[in-house]
Amino acid sequence: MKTCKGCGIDLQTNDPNLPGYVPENVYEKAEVCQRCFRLTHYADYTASPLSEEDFMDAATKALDGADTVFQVFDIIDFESSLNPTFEKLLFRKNTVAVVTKYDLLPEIVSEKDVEEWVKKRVPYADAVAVVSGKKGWGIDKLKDMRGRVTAVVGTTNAGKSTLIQRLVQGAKPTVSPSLGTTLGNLTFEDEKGVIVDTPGLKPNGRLLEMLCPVCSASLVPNKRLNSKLFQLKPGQGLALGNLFYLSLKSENPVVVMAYVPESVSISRVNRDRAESFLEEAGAPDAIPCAECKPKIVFEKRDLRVGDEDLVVPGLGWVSFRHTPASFEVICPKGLGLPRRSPLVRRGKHTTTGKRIR
Ligand SMILES: Nc1nc2c(ncn2[C@@H]2O[C@H](COP(=O)(O)OP(=O)(O)O)[C@@H](O)[C@H]2O)c(=O)[nH]1
Ligand SMILES: [Mg+2]
Ligand SMILES: [Zn+2]
Ligand SMILES: [Zn+2]
Repeated sequence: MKTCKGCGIDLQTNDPNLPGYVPENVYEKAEVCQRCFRLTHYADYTASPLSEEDFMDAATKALDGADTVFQVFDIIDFESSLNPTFEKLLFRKNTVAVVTKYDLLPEIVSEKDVEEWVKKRVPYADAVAVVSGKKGWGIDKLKDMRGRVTAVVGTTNAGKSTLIQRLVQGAKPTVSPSLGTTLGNLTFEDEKGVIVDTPGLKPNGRLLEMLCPVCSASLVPNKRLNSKLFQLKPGQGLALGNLFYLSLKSENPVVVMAYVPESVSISRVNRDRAESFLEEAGAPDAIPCAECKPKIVFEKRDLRVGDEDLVVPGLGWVSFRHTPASFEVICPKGLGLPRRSPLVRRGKHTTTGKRIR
């Protein structure tokens, strides 16, 4: 039995609709399955066939025999990368919190800022490494943190396979913005030791899981997050794409800074127009697309927030000043809206690179 070198699934020639398929005439020569080939060459995004249990089983297996764990955190969706159940299994392992996609943060946030912020959030980690798999930043230092056997774990799409391409020369696990690209554990070896790529873990309450593969892939950013600063008065609000809306209910004006991927618009929309705005068909490449739209059910929530970040997992986050204040939110049902201490610190808010305070 051959295994796909891109995603780790067993290759088969029987059913084109099942994972691991390769046409019979290319089986002998094939290194990767048809799905990996299409993901890589045609950006042909498909949903992952793995269940939540499959993901967890693979991650647990990878921990067996590993002396070191690289737990990968996507810095632009940090909360989705937290997993208290899985965390317990890391006890007794040398655990490095690898914070990746640092290249997407506003330039004003230093590596040190990120490191300190992360240390408080994952006190169980033995070390924190701030890197960019895409740019290759911080990789040499990370190489020195490898153990004899290192398991690379973390949420789907966090950037695990991208890191492995950097860590092991010649390793080419398939990378794509599609959720659940890696389907089985993949082992790589060099003079430093063994490193195991895993499919990852599926988070709850993330927007990416609620959308079609094309919409969810288009929310994965390629460049630094866009940010926009607003002052909101009562009844005024802002929308992120056509998926999230927030309006001020309390009396005193507040300052709001939104951070989003390049594919997501930030719009000023008054409360009386909010429902129609979220319903708007929008441009042909709008998110959600016509296929996703009917599947998304919106709900209203009342929130009281302080000077903190309100995370909209998959869309970015909004950061508040001059609070506490009360807001009404309209968002997809089931979306998690975690709060946290601000990632971009006070006095570092900028638009067009200008400090405002
Ligand atoms: N900007 C940026 N994108 C990244 C980085 N690492 C991964 N990505 C992108 O994130 C998506 C998921 O990456 P992948 O390595 O397949 O994630 P995995 O599911 O954890 O293995 C792909 O679109 C990558 O190009 C990074 O450091 N910076
Ligand atoms: Mg992967
Ligand atoms: Zn494959
Ligand atoms: Zn869609």
